[in-house]
Formats: sequence, C-alpha cells, structure tokens
Amino acid sequence: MNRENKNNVKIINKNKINLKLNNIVKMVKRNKNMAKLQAGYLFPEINKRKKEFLQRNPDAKIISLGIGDTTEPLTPHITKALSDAAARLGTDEGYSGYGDEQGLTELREKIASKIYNSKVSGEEVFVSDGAKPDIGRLQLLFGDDAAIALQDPAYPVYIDSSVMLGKTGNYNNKNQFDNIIYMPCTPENDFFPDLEKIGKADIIFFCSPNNPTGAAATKEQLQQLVDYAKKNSSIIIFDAAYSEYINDENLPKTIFEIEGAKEVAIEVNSFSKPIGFTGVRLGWTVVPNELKFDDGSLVREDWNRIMTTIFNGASNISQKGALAALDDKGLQEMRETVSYYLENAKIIRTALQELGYDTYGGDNSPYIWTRIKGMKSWEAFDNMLNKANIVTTPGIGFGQSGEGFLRFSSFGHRKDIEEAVKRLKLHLK
Ligand code: PGU
Repeated sequence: MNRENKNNVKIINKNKINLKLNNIVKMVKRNKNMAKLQAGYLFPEINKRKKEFLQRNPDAKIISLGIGDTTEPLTPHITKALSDAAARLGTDEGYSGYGDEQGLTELREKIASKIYNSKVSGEEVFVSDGAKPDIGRLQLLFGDDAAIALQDPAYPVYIDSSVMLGKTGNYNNKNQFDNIIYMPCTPENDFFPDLEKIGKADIIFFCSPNNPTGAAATKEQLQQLVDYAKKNSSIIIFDAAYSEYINDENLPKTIFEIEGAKEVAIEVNSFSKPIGFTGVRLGWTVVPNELKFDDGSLVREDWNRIMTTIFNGASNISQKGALAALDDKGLQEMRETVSYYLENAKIIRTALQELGYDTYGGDNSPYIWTRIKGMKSWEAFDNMLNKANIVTTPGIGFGQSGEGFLRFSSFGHRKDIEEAVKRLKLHLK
C-alpha cells in the first residue's frame, strides 16, 4: 500500500471513529442525580464481597448475619391462606384481576383495628408491595426544594432515594450530600438527635425500632419529634418496619400513639419482618386525613393520586395471607416468629458482650449494633468474614456516624446462630 492509500485508510478509520463518537455524544444524557450516587446499593455490595471471598475460599461455610432477611418458614395458618387464595384464582368463581390500588378494604380496616387499635381508619391505610418501594414513592409527594433530615446512621434507602429524585446537592468532602440535614444518633446521645441543633427540616425520616442501631424511641422522645414537626411545619416519615419487635410495653409501637402525630406524620410499615413476607411482599403506609400541605390540600389525596397512577395494587394472594396473619391465630403465629428472632438476638448480644464488645439494640429490635474498637467498619467486616466466616453489615454503610460499628442481624436458623456464636468466641477473643 502506498503512502497516499495508507493515509486514505487512516482518514476513513478516523471518520468511522468520529461517527462512533458522534453516536455516543448523541445518546440520551444520564440522569445527573444518578451520577451523584457514590457507590452501588449497600447490600448487593456486601453480597459481592461474600461471593469474592467464596471464590477464594470455596470450602468456607459462611453464616450470614448481614442483610436483614427472614429465614424461618411461613407459619401454617398463613401458608394455608396463601395456598387457598392461589387455588381460588384457578376457578371461574374465585378468579379476580386488578384490585383496588389502595388494597382490599377488609385488609385496610383490619390493619387499622388490629395494628393501630383504631387510632387510624381503614381509609387512611394504603396497602402496598412493601415499605421500601413506598419510601421511594413517598419522595414524589414533595418538591425538590424540600429540606430533608435523616438519622445518621440510617437505612440507606432514605438518602439514596432522596439523591435519585434530585433532593440533595452534590457529594461533599465530608462524605455526605449537601442540602441534607444529618442527625447523628449515637450511644452518646442515646440514639436520639438534638432537635434544637438541626435547624428547619421539611421532611424528617425517622425509624424506630431503628435500623441499624436497634434503638427504640421512648414516648417522650417521639413527643419531642412531633412537637418539633408541629413547630416547624415539617412532615415526619416514620418507618415502623420493626414495630412488632417491641417487647417493652412502655415503648410506642407507632407514631400515632403520640399526641398530635396525625397532623404531622406518615407511617410506613411492612409484613416482611413480623411474618416473613420479605419474598411474598406486602407492606402499607398510613397517611392521616389530618395531614395537610401549606395550601390546605390533603396529603392523603396526593398519595392516592400517586398510588393509583404508578402502582396497581398489591398481590391479591399476599393480601389474603396478611388477612390471615391479622386474625387471632395469625397474630399468635406472628408473636412466635418474632420471639424466635428476638431469642436469636439475645444469644448474639450475650456472646458479644461476654467477649467485651459494647453492644446496643437487640432487645426491642432484631439488630445488634456493635462497636469494634480500633477498626474501621469495612476492616471489621473483612476481619469477621476472614476469621469467623460470618457476614455482617459495616456500620459506615448506614452513614458517617456508623463508622467503627458492625450491625449483626438476628435473622437466621437457630443452629446457625449457635454456630456463629461458637465461632465468635473462638476467633474474636
Ligand atoms: N424499612 C426498614 C427500616 C428496613 O430495614 C427494611 C429492610 C425495609 C423497610 C424494607 O421493607 P420491605 O417491606 O421488605 O420493603 N431492611 C433490610 C433489607 C435490606 C433492604 O434493602 O431492604 C436490611 O437489612 O436493612
């Protein structure tokens, strides 16, 4: 090939590359909010590390005390209701298609009476496919100028969904997002934020019993929160996904036990943790009639508009299962399931305390929050995985104030919990 031909080939190739580049330039722009996120979602990241560890150590018998996912089989009464519901769908008379987007009226009313002691009405309860999707959808209620406050540490969905929906600034050099009010909740402040210091928040995400710290707020603490919200015209999004784990009868199981809460709070809850519906999927959100926006319109009406537009109702089979879970037999089985996991929590907590660790939670919550002195969270996570082959969750994954902590989940078969405890005693002395 002579020099001229070579040059022509070069030009043709360059044009091809330019054409490709042009194609790339012409692609749709990435959502700038997605680009603000710093890493993947916490739990898949943990799973990735676990898989890599297993590739290096194929014979390791890993015990997972990481993600809070239930392990015990569904109880008989609930299982029967689910299978009966499925069988009915296979008959001419029993088949049903789309249901009400808000859920079965009977279930909404049963949630109102059995869980809320009729402090809320069925009309205020919206049944859904789980608390996590509701947390994401709730973000649509508020504009992107709403000032959002979060507990630090917190369930990562609150911050990540705020970022995705453009309610935060950029990630800053403090490893946090601008325009978010972080409320440190640490052993030093009894895991309850100093509300005097936070300025004006429009939306406050608050989780009790808390994931990850296991702290369950007292009536007095929640009253302070409600009073703050009233004074500042804020709305509290109260995540009560672990409310059934509250043993202590003096502790509030719902924000609606607090005077004035119906004017300032929305509550999210779930059937995942009390009856093992993490895979079946079912949750609900309570939006009280008293809750209004500044123009006097009802928040409940906007929530209804959102749910009827982008949600098509929860599974009819799951809802029948939940109805069974809320009758006397179902409630008894629910208590047994919860007690089983709480006993696991006690076994783990006792072992960690005997080894000299400072632990929190685990009495009214399935999580034990443990300070690992002298180590950062990911280092402690790797240490636990390498030495004891136990997967935990690094505290830093829940926020800056979680650095230096590990979260132990008590969801697991008893024999695995006992084995985990043996390993802790052997390897972490
Ligand atoms: N709210 C809180 C506070 C949670 O901890 C979880 C689950 C949910 C809601 C989810 O409820 P669903 O009704 O099942 O949607 N947290 C677990 C699982 C991780 C995850 O990504 O949800 C955990 O390990 O923190």
